[in-house]
Amino acid sequence: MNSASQNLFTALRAAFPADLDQIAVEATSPAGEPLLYTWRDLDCASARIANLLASLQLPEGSRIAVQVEKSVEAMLLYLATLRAGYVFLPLNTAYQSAEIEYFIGNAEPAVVVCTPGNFGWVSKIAFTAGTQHVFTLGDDRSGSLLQRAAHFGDAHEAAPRRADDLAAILYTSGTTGRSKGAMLTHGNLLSNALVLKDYWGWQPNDVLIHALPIFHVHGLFVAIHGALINGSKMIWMAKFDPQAAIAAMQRATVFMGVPTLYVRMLAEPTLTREVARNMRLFISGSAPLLIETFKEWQQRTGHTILERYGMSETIMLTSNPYAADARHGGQDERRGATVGFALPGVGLRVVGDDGQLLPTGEIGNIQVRGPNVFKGYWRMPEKTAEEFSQDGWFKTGDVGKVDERGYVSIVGRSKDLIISGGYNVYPAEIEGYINDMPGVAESAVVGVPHPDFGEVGVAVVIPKPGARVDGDAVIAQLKSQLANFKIPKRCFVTTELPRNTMGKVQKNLLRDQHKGLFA
Ligand code: MLC
Ligand code: AMP
Repeated sequence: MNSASQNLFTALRAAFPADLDQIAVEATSPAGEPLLYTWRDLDCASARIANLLASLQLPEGSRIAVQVEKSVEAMLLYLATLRAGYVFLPLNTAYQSAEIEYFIGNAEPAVVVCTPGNFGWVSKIAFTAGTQHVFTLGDDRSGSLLQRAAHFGDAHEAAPRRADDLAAILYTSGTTGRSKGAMLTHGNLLSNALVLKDYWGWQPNDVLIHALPIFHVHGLFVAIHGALINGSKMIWMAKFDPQAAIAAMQRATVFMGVPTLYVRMLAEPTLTREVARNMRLFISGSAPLLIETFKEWQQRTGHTILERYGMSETIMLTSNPYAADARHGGQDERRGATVGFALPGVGLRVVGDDGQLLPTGEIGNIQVRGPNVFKGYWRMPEKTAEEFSQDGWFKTGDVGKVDERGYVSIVGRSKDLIISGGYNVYPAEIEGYINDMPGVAESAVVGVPHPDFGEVGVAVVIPKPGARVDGDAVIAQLKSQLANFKIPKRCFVTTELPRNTMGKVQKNLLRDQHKGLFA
């Protein structure tokens, strides 16, 4: 391959159908009007934005930080960033000013794109951090980005990039300290997209229901790359609505969701075998899929959900088989409560706390390696080094086992992490905010089971001697500081936290105590 062909955009563009006037994306405007985009529209509009970015003469490797509502234009901005050879940095729309200030301060993006409504506070943060260009993009095609891009031509030769060059930075929180930016390369993203194209049996005539947010691995990479690299159409939903997703199944073949989406669709009486008849594949990931959900889906629709496992640092790692996997004797089925096999090219091993390889079937720490594994954390060489074993395997922080057939099961996490509706919430971050509140001596945040989100946070707060702390006030204050999905759903004020003889808070006891709260 020459260097130009390793730009991920070039590979995606090469998979567009020959007839560029076919529909590539069916979307709906915020006002409810149908919006159709042809493959030519995707090509020309991403070229205009890429030309705009190129005209800014940004230094090589510049980050383009984006916090906008989901829209097809937001996807085009992603494609344009790849095409122009810059580094895409997506930010969850739920993040508030303190969170955005940290990301922008840490990543030092050359360009920031935000919603027209947030321009005031976001641009202030960006200009203070040295960002030179702040554009706006609304979900109704409003804003300065498209206005400026309209003056540019609709052809753009993708910037040559090596497989090792950065394509995106995804921030993931840490168990201690601040968020870390996982650096993903063109090679990481392309290799994973090609493996999944094959493994999930994608066909050009597939139609994907895209109902996930596009600021994380699942919606941004797995879903968008999956459709584009197969020249497959997307039915684009700006927000997940279970009834609309079910109705779309009659015109679609592939659906990807976090478990909460499946739980919400199962609650709809319109979900039937008949409505799902045209579908080829339902994929779940980002959080554990309960075996009850897996079975209920099978009964209601006749389809077996394919569960897979991944992370921001590695994109996809394992998957249940679409078709029988010849590497395993060709007799595999999609098994509930497992995340399937290590994907082709991915090495996966289970080690004890001492780093020794464990025998088949034993529970331990999951480590991985492969062309999909990220390049490291942005400007954090020590953290990067800590997260790799001496012989170069990435420590996922997930705890699991591999059976004799090769099926991987995740049974827990060594990282103190709550996964709520597919979003990661790090208790240490929330505890830090609570501990800074007046009158608070200390706090602990734990995850408890929740019927809709799978797991949600619950806070336990200890006031300083003589101080009065109100649980609802703690929650109200957190809501003014942090993304909404991180807010604990309940807050208890009590006199002490359970500790072991070493003085460490026994979070397992707190989890046990509160596990029935939302049952
Ligand atoms: C929303 N809320 C949540 C929440 N989402 N609470 C806990 N966990 C969540 N995930 C709360 C809000 O705080 C708000 O509370 C109320 O629900 C309504 O907010 P909303 O925004 O209207 O919610 P809704 O649209 O219903 O969103 C739920 C959801 C969304 C499940 C559709 O969370 C979602 O899209 N999740 C998908 C996340 C995802 O794509 N993960 C992939 C990560 S990649 P209040 O109190 O303010 O009213 C990854 C790697 C891999 O993990 O392997 O894929
Ligand atoms: P993120 O850092 O947001 O990419 O989240 C990655 C984490 O999500 C992984 O380390 C796992 O803990 C979790 N995860 C992803 N897919 C699954 C799955 N199918 N089952 C259980 N956990 C999962």
